[in-house]
Amino acid sequence: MQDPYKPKTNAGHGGETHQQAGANSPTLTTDVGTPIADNQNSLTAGKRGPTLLEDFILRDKLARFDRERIPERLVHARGYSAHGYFEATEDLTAYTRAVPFNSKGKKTPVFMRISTVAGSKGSPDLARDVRGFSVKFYTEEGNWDIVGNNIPVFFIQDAIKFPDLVHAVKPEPDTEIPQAQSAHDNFWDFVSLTPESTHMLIWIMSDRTIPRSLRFIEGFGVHTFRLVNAKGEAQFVKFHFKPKLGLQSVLWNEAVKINGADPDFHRRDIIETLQKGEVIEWEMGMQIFTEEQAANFDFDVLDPTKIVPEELVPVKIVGRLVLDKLMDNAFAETEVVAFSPQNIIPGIDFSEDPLLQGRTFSYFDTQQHRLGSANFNNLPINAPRCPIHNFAQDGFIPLRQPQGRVNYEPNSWGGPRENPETGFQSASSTTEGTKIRIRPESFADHYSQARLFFTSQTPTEQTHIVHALVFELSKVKRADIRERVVSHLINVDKGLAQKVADGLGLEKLPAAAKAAVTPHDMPESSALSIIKNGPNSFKGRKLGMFVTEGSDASLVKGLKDAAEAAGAACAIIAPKISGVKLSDGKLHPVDEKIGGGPSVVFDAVAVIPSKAGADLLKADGSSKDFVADAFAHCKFIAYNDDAMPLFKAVSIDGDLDEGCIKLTKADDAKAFIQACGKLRFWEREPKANKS
Ligand code: HDD
Repeated sequence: MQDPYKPKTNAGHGGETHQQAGANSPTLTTDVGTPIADNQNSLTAGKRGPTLLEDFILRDKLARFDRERIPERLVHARGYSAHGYFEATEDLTAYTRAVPFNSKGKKTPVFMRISTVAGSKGSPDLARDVRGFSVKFYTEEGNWDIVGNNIPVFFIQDAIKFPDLVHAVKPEPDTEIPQAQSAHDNFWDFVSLTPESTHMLIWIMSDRTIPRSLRFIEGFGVHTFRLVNAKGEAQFVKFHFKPKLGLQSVLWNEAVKINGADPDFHRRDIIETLQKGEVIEWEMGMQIFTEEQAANFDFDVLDPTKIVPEELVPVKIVGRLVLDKLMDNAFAETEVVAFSPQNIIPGIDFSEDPLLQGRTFSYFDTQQHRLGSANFNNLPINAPRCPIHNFAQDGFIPLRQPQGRVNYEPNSWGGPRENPETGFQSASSTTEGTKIRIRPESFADHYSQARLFFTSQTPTEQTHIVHALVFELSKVKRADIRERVVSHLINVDKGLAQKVADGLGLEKLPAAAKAAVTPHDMPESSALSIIKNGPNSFKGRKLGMFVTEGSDASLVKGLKDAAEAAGAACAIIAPKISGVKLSDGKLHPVDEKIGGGPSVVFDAVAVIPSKAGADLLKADGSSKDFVADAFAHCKFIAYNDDAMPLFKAVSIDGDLDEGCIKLTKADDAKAFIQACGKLRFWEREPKANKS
């Protein structure tokens, strides 16, 4: 018999090489543990004869492979995850008996998955889309899941409309296009016939849906929930997560280009951050308010298309959500993790929000279908980290096997019993009424909060919303659908509607859509703007340094030191990946070849070629794009005199502004990195992007 640790001698006669097993490599086996002698050749009748049915090694391998895929999630198929913990910074026992909040400093392990909604598992990261924001808290009293989004409102008010919404946004069923895009007739047809979606539409047309990094997004539980304390007293609550490093998004033109340059841009960013030993952090906050307060608001807190403005009920910061560990296996963790709004723990309860009520059914149902059995909660990533005692049994792949003869309750043998003291108690709320299918009148104002969102944006952000609407609607073939959308925008903001109408080439504004409730103005809320909630520091961001053979080594070092001192990362982009010889005569490592690392994947850039290098590259398309895009995307640009031929080649040499900072000595780098804390030089935008 052949020794499996020795190089194979009979791998075949095709001259193929065969990697040798190391001395410590375990022997390859089948799933039932049979050692495998040959993993290269099927068993055949004679050297050139047919394959034999008895080849269980071949059959085992192919059959397992054939079944590797499970149905992808119907929505939120593309996601990325990490492990971490929640740490309470407040004792909230006065409000809730939920164990993660029962003492200051209490830590609860979490697993988190962030996703896009519409695209399939292989779609690009920078699709314009809502980001799912799911957190599983493994508490001592069971798993608690917050299955939220990076946008605090939703398209629809009632779960009965969810299949229609998802059908409309997903690829059209006859042609199966477009992928990961709301820019098509079906989506805009549905939402323009569903006025309750107007508020969410303005959010998704903002830069919130093209985040720079998943580290720089907010998270929201969306619905109103209840907190219940040990005395059974309940209050309403909205959950918030605010990114430690501030909010940041990219421009649409960047998103389009990032999708081509690096479709894994967001997941790569998570991997690079955690691999460096840094953590990803949000502050967790709560808006806590009583039912009496809610009754006085001019909107209904049970309506998921409404926010509770932070000016009305401030967000109380209650802890830190920290991600500090990458997953080990994408399938076993990201793919089979099963989040569900029905997973709540004592101290948390649902509200009567009709969307939330429907969700409490849909996720468990979906997961039984996707994961093949009700036993999915026994998979390691889903299994609670507290004892489980019940009489559920059997089913497909029963990973948890109860011992003993008792499998019913009550019984005379002992075993687990219900406990009215410590067990989950629903918050008491009085409900009565006639069975009825009707939307309450208090849900009827579809425009006031959309207006609030739009008017709370900076002019830069408002312009981006206009451009996004014009882009999306220009992909819609039917003119009546385009006009119907504009008729709703009139109720949001006439100026917005007019600009979109102009962008679409409408000769005149259509009549405003009939509003069930006349929209009213609300006080602006600065919490709703990305730009007003940016970081003012370059921490966690990335500088791209464009260098050539002979570039000034002291400038490169000065920039690198200044960026790293500010907590930012640096990448060198040069003509050859194997290294670049700088003015110090030394070969320096290169992170990206020019073309492979376009400026769109960086937050700021330095263009510091040597004179000879710039002369050589001034006609190179990728080098020109690097510079022209950085300028058009309002990035801070550091440069030296030798960069001028490149600037001239893209006709920006006469337009250099305060966002373009000349480096004459290594020390200037600090001032540049300080300026980069603003992230973008937005003042340039009207000039650089006339459209
Ligand atoms: Fe949902 C997945 C968030 C409404 C039905 N949803 C899913 C995920 C997130 C959300 C983040 C991915 C979880 C993960 O990472 O695995 N969904 C939301 C939010 C909503 C919302 C914030 C509105 C406030 N969803 C919603 C409704 C229904 C669903 C109204 C159905 C009645 N959602 C599902 C689903 C998914 C899902 C079909 C797909 C796969 C899965 O659940 O496990 O059941």
